[in-house]
Amino acid sequence: MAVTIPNTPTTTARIKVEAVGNIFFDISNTNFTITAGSGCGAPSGLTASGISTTSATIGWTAVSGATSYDVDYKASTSGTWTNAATATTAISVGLTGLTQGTTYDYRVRTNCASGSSAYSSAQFTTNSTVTCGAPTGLVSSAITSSGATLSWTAVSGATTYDVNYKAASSSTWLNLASGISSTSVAITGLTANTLYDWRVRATCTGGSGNYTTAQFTTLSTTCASTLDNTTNGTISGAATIPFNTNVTGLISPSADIDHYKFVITTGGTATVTLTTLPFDYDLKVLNSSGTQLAISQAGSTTSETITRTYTAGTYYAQVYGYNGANSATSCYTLRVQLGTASRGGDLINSDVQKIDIFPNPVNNIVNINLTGYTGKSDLSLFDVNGRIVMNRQVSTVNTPLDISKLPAGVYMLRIKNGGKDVKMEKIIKQ
Ligand SMILES: [Ca+2]
Ligand SMILES: [Ca+2]
Repeated sequence: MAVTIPNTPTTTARIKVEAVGNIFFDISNTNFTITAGSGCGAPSGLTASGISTTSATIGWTAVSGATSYDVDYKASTSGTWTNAATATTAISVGLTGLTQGTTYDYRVRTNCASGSSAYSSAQFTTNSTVTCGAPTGLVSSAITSSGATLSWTAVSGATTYDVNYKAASSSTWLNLASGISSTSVAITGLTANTLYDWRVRATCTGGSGNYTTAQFTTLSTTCASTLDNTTNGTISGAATIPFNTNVTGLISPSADIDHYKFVITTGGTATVTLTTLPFDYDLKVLNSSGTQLAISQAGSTTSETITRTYTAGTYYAQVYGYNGANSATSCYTLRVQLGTASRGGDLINSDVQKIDIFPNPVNNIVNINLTGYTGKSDLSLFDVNGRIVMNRQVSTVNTPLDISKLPAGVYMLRIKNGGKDVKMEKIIKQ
């Protein structure tokens, strides 16, 4: 009969022969040697690669002395192994026909001349075809002249996000962050006063979803509007400015002269004001060929105002520093306010003396412009009961009168010049 010797190396092995249930036995009286057998090791280095939604490849490290391998697999929730390969001499097996988004167990054992090893086992999960939704709730916050914080609402099932950005004028997206798990990211190093696009997409186990795009504009590092451009030193480079809108600009350096174009389509009155002056700046109105039509040159930081009647045509407002006045940080405010057409009834005494009161009705500031008058003027405002609610003595011919604190209603404005009444006007405060 054949006897299988255990794989236990020794130089003092002996054989004992004994009958079953019998107390008599015999032992050989000569030692013999058992040398180490080759054994049959279980496979190691199990890997699952090339995982798709329905397939994967199982691999393992070759075992010394192996003649072949057996491979089984099953869904981890199943109790039944499916045979993938029996006695294969390869060290990898492809699995197909799998279910997407499912965790599988697999096991491999070694077959040797002496028999089979124990199984080694591991797991893998197939990919899911479920892709991410597009992010929502995009917010650009903490915007500065050079950066911002970008955030969005978490996408269900998302593991990571990719964020791109670009200047809106560019067609090339730049990578800001990829594979981040956070739902916000800071962006820095941007150009001031520039419109930027940014987009974010989510990545889930099944792949990436669609991008969602948003925009923001970095803050300006200067108080000056873009209308105070690099070419407005002459009328030919002047930008056209909107009416009834504050336009900010800088006189810097000292030789800086700014021009702004405005086009009157229907003749009538308009007032150009120059306010928030850091130093003594002056104001001119030029015609389409650059010839001066009017000038306002009050002293110090007093605001400048030019009110006149315009025929339809192109005009320019010119702003400049008196005697080299300039500021690189503090902006002036220019405004072209359209009035109404000149009314003959406004004219007092002669064609050259004229009083313009506008706007009327008024919310906050009523402008009182005395053309052709000299010296001090007294402005008195009466309520409907005839009580004086405001009184000003002014030395300039153009006066902005702030009545924003007065209650709404009807008032009478009396203007005296040189001690004589020159105008009574009903003012409606809104
Ligand atoms: Ca300028
Ligand atoms: Ca001035």
